[in-house]
Amino acid sequence: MEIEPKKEQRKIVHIDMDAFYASIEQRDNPEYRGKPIVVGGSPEGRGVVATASYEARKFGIHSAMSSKRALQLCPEVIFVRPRFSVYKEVSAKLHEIFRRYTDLIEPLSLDEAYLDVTRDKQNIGSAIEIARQIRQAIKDELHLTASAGISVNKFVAKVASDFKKPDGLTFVGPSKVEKFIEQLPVEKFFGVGKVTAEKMKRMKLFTGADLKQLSEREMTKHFGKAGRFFFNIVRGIDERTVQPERETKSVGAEDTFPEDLENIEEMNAELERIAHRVVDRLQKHNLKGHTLTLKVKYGNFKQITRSKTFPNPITDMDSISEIAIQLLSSVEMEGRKVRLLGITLSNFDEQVTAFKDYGDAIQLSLFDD
Ligand code: DCP
Ligand code: MG
Repeated sequence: MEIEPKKEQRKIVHIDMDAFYASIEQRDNPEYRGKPIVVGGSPEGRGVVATASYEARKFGIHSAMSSKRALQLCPEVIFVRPRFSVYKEVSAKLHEIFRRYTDLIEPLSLDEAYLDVTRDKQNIGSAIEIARQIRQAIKDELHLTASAGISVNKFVAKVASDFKKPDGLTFVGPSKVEKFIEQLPVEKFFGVGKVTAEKMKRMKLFTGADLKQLSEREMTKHFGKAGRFFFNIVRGIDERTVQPERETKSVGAEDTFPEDLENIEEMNAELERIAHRVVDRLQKHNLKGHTLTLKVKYGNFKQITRSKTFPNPITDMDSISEIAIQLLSSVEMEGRKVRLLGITLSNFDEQVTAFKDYGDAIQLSLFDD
């Protein structure tokens, strides 16, 4: 009898910064420290909150809440204007810290990433020790705090990082994984949105342990495609790999016209000419792109882009110009003059991960209601 080689146990770390935007604002503005602040929204009650400091969360304020509601909950809350360029810089530094340990880093947003440290660059070996060092470096170098979850797969690592937030570290070892999942409320399961959670509760399924009672057939019968995923995940099986982000390549061409264009026929003709140049470049580099982006700059220099992604690569001149023309027809023109048109192809075939990178997002939209 042939013996299957034993699969190597993976070591996955999930890092998530605490109250990311708000903590940066408190770090950079000492007068905000210890105070209920929110980033985004406005004291006049317009817009929504991007995030709230932990002091503000005590009042029940959270991300995506309207400013009006936040003010009702805490009239003295301080509204801070977001500084996205600063958040991006901090995120870049965070990744610099991650890269000391591994290049297998999958960012989920500016402040959150999975790291596969099954093999680490420094031969530390212990994922707990790596997470400890990362959190320490974040404190020492960025003067911020992060929470970490460590386990054998992405799902458990992510739930674990949330377990002792803020400034917490949670390790769920291989022998604890099933117990950990059994006690989880169904809302915590990857891909369970509001509607699915409601449905589960109507079926008297409240925790992982309840979900475990269902056979694979029952799971798929009630929850479709996602059912099989839930069936596996509740048994601690999540084979999704950490997908490092690749450099986004694109090939394109654009033209600024000596005189702004007003006529749609003229614009379409220009798009055909630009498409021709794009095809030349694609062929030269032997690239096949799945995403086409149209760029339009108006006479007043305002610029917009419109993109479309296709399952099959877009390679020939006719398709490129046709798609670009179609995208242009969907753009609001109303007497506006056009100063520049451009076409870009991206999401190339050899960048297989360009599609896989969105694995989580696709699965979420597939599973979420
Ligand atoms: N964000 C946003 N709008 C949302 C959610 C988040 O603009 N609806 C932004 C602001 C957050 C950042 O993304 O600071 C990170 O999102 P998280 O969900 O990780 O939330 P925080 O880092 O703010 O808090 P936590 O400590 O719960 O992770
Ligand atoms: Mg966070």
